[in-house]
Amino acid sequence: MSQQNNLDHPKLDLHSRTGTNADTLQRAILDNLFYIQGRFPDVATPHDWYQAVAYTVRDRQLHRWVKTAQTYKKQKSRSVCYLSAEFLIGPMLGSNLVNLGIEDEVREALSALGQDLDVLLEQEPEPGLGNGGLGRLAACYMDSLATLEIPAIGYGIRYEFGIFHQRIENGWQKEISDQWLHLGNPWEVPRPLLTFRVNLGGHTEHYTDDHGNHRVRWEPERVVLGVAHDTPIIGYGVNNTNLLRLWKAEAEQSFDFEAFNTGDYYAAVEEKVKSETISKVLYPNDEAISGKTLRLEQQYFFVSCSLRDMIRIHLQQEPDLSNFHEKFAAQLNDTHPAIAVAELMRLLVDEHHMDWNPAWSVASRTFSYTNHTLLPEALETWSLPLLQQVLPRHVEIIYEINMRFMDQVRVLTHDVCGAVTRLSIIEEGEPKRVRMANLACVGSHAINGVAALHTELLKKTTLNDFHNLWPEKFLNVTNGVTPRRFLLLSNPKQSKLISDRIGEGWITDLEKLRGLEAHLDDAGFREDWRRVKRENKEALAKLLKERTYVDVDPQSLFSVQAKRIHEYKRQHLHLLYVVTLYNRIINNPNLSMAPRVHILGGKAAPGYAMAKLFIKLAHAVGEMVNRDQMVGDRLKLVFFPNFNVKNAQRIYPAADLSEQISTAGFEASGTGNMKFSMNGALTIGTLDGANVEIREVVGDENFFLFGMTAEEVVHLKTNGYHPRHYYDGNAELRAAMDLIASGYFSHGEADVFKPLIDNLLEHDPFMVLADYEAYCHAQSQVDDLWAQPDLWTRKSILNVARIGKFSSDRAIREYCEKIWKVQPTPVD
Ligand code: NBY
Repeated sequence: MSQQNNLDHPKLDLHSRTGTNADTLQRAILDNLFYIQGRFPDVATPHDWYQAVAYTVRDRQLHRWVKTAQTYKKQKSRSVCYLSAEFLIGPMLGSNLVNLGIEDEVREALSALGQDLDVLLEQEPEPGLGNGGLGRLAACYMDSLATLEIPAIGYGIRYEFGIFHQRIENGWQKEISDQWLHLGNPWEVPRPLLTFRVNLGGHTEHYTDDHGNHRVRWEPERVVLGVAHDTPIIGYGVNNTNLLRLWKAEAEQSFDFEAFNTGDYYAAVEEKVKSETISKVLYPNDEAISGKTLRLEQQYFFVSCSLRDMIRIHLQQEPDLSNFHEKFAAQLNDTHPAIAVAELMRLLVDEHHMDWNPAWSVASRTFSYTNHTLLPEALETWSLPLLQQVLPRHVEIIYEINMRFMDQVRVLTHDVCGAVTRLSIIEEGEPKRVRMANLACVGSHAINGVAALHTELLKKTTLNDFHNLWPEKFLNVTNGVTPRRFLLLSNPKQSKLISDRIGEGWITDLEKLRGLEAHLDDAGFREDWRRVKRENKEALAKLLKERTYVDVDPQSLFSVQAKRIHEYKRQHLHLLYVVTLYNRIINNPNLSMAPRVHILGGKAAPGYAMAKLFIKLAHAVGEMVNRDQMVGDRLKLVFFPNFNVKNAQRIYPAADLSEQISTAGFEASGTGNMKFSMNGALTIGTLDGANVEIREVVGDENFFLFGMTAEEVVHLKTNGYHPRHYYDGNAELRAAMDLIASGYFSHGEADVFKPLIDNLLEHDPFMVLADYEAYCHAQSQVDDLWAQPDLWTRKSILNVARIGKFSSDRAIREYCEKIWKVQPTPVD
């Protein structure tokens, strides 16, 4: 790490040279309060103070940023460009302080000013520019890229409205628009001079130029501007500061002056409004959205700006684009940016007049593609007429790519069992559709899944034909998460306990956590470990009380499921278990059991009725259980509203048990599973996604496994699955479902949960009933272990000690070595 230097008082000296000692910081904060906000301490609100601190921190990042840009330029390093429609970065102040290593100094400076850093941290609105795992993964990877000193740019969209804010009304989810930019965003630097014109609609014209070359001109119907907005991403303990460059859509001219002058004011403003719509709002679905023109425009908009920005940077250094792929590795985060394959071809061939073959060689050596889902119905496709209407030139290019690809395929596969039709980028039908995953596979030199099981299943099922064609393109990179945000920042007490024992090396080398195993037999250490967890649970209990008015006992076992709400993630299995426990207490009021607090959190896509019904059921059951005198403190069920990065950071450290209970074969990886485990929770889970690998490293004796394997799921489905058979065969399951169906939890209105119960009995697509008994059994094993607190603590410590593999640093190293072929470029 280049943070080391050999002066006598390295920290002091470094801080005084870089303006990060408490006195300098205090002056800078006051200056920013005054000169940026026009405020003085007597009248400043906490938000004013937050902004003053944020600007102060940003100023310190900017020094490193400029230095970084100079270094990368001088060294002509190869850069990673991470193309992603989502970056769920979460609040920045806390993580920037941690990564800059100035949290203590800022805290001290603020306290001299009579301010409490923790209060100011609460002021920051969350940049919710993502839906869930996929967007958060992109943010973790940006943190690791900077920390590993890899030149990288994250390219995406600067949504004016991020993921909606979830409010609960009468147990139902209500979506409130997210106005995160309302009070300004101190972290971004707008770059109005860095603007690209993006064409949309219209038609193409083919012509022959003066030298007899066939050329194509795209005559667009309209043009929007993409304006760069940069957020510096600083690595931990290094000077490297990378760039998150998000594009904002603006109108070419704010007013159509002609229309304005002729008096048609509304027509004059219309164009402006229409253009700006493109970056207005994040689609709140975590599954493919087809048929929405605006969504396609968003994808093309950010991809076109990003590729042209890369070309601009390239041409500052190189005479032409023939070696573009040597300077950039572009990662497609799922298929959302896959139109990039056609766009880069258009830019190289139409605008930079390269021949098709060399252009194709550059493009396919530039791109690689990460797949995040196996569900064939979740794979993105665009109807050809829609694509034709928005991107007429790209349709021609996609046809050209496909024609050449099909020629190759016919030779290579001899069309075994109709492989040619399945491989085609164009899906036949009325209308025809463009398969974005196929386009991404054809245009990339590497294709990866996000966990070992997921990659194996991709090869065998969803992308089987591509795997048969190009086995060498396929590889696995198991996901990882950043330990800086999800341990160091969010769980300071556990972090300190760890560092006191094994030093701070784990922060950038998470495998070092293994050093904790040597302290396992130290009773004092285990006692401290329990105390930290209890304090974290007390803090969460207090927050739960504020947010939900429910009292929970921090001595209880905290069992948590926090993630997007989805049938495949099976929040309903979890709820059936809670109802089962409730029935057990009702039937046996003196039952002695491990006291449990079950906590659920997560957003449902606004149009996903079943997911919204899960949220309602959680509230309905919670309402009955939590106030039932007979139950007392033995059982509580709480729904934590508005699960987002900020709230997640307060939830993970307080969990005893992590619920990772998806139907095997459906969760590509999961990353919450890693965050819980890193914070000392034990997992109850299926053999799905990264659970498999988590169990492998922490040891099967430290993991509560249950349920069918992915193979068994497929087997049962093909041989005829009859959910009613399980209902008939298990009295506790029947009692739980009957109680819900009776209207007991819905004030006698039996209809409310009928769709949920009917669906389980008639279809149960995710085999909840088949796994119910095994799940209850595993939960009993949880109870048994909970009765032995010291043994529980040992297993908790072992989970943390062995979780090193799931650092995003390891994942990024694998991408660098196996896919991107990039090296670190340290900045002095
Ligand atoms: O990506 C998630 C996977 O479900 C999870 O298993 C994995 O750990 C994580 C990171 O690899 N996928 C996910 O979060 N997907 C989305 O959020 C998403 C968002 C938008 C769209 C599709 C999926 N879309 O089509 O618009």
